[in-house]
Amino acid sequence: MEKAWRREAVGYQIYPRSFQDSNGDGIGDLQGVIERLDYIKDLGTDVIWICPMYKSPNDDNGYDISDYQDIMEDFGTMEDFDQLLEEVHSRDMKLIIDLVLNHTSDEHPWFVESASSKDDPKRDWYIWRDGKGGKEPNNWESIFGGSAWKYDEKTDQYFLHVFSTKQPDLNWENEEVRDALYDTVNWWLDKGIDGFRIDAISHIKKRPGLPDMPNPKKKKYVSSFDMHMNQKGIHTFLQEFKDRTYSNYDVMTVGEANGVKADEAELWVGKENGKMDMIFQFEHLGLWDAETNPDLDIVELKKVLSRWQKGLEGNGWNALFIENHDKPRVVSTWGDDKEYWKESSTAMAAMYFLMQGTPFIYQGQEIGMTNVQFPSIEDYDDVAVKNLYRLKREEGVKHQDIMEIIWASSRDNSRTPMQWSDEENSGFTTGTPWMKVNPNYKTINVKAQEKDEHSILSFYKRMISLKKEEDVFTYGIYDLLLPEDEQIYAYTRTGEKDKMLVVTNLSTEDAVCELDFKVSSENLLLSNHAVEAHTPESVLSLKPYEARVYRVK
Ligand code: TEU
Ligand code: CA
Repeated sequence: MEKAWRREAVGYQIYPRSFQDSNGDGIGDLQGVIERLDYIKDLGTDVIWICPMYKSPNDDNGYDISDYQDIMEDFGTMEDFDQLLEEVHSRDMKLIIDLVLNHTSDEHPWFVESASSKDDPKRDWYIWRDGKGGKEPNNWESIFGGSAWKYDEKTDQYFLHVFSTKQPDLNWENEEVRDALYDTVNWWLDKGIDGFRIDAISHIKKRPGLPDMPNPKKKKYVSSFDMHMNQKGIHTFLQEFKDRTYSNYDVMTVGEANGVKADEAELWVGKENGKMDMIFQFEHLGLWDAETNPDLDIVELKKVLSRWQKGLEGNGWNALFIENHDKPRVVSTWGDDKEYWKESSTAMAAMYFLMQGTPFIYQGQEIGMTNVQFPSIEDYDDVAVKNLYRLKREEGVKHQDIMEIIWASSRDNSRTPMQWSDEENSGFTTGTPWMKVNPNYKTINVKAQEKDEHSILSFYKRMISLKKEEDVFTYGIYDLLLPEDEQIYAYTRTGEKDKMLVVTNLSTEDAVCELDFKVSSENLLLSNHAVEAHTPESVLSLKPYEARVYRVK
């Protein structure tokens, strides 16, 4: 199959700022990534997704790009990037880069020009509007808090920013904008990169007329996803984007498609009408919320993930993930990072990783890195966290109460430096790290786990090599078992010759799994607990967070 590599790959996501510092300035960089390529290769992963490494003033850690064709100084130079690409390829791996096309930095020359005057030829490259009665043009709230509009004194108009004030949205309705973006994308394709993770792509189309959100609670600003996420007409843009850029290249394309539902998947990733290989959907992560829904609902999780598995069966492809740089650590949210740290990390891993799709691992997930609780807001970096803190303080919420929210939900939970060893600053840097290392690095680190065959890292390695050895984990049909069970997530993968069972207890209690077929311990392929030898059995007793994978036939 032509696209086989994209389907058989295992992805590893790097957040370069926090991965490995090579020169002691406390900031991860491209040479640091190069130093760690053998580690990534040894893990068994073969496609690297690197978060933005372009020139950027770093308001949102590189997701605010000021030059699409240059490298952030903190990270190195274009020569370093070229070397990285070469070194990735020489290890028989692939490199996909993060394309941020919904917005630029306000320091991008396009925006500087656009802001210079109302008559500037690039004025219409961004979304400028007059105020309404001395206020913003509408009541939309930014995803990062506050109004989605920023006032510009010089030209007495507001510009739209769905994300931070330093991330003005590009006006995709303007053909010149699209042409300019396609040029930069083609420039990277010609450089020989292997594909893209396409940032915030479901936000490029805005509701025509930019109407106010309904506001029954009379709030100052209203969450406005309904107006700028997955809007009607977006597929015209997506089709053109594909046709004009990557359609003739053998590259992997993964859209970050918040708001897309399984029943629309055909338009995004379907055989006939799909625009990209796969998408990151967020329905499953949306089930967990630090404030409103702190406990994982396993029955709901099964419903959502199975809907995607079945919805795309034979017609499209899933990107599988449970962590990224925008979400707290999964062992601290869905799992239990205290009593069952190792068990829950590995059970969550087996649960999602062996479904149909291309799995991605986020740096540190493979060693069970956890959330962090820094005492001061000064220890935090994320623009969304800073906004949240400021806005909540303005509302009169107490410091401690805000910190509780941040500890549970902040994106910085997953952005602390990678924990390589128990040396000072976890082997991430010899200098002062740009963000503090999670104090638990003395016990949770790569070095300790490399030596330990029972570690989370060793489990990941075994799981990855199992997936690579057995085609059925890539291509086999997914079928959910025990949909109503409140503790167990179990499913089979069925191919022409093989059938496999993945069974995980995702709870802190013992569980009994009753199957309508039998499995025996001689066909046990993977487990995170010692399993006593057993003859063919249809009833399995599982310890808390126990995970097993059997060959059924
Ligand atoms: O995130 C875009 C985005 O829409 C997320 O806020 C998403 O909706 C959320 O995680 C789902 O719960 C991307 C990047 O991943 C993020 O780091 C950037 O800050 C953002 O775009 C702006 O570029
Ligand atoms: Ca550095």
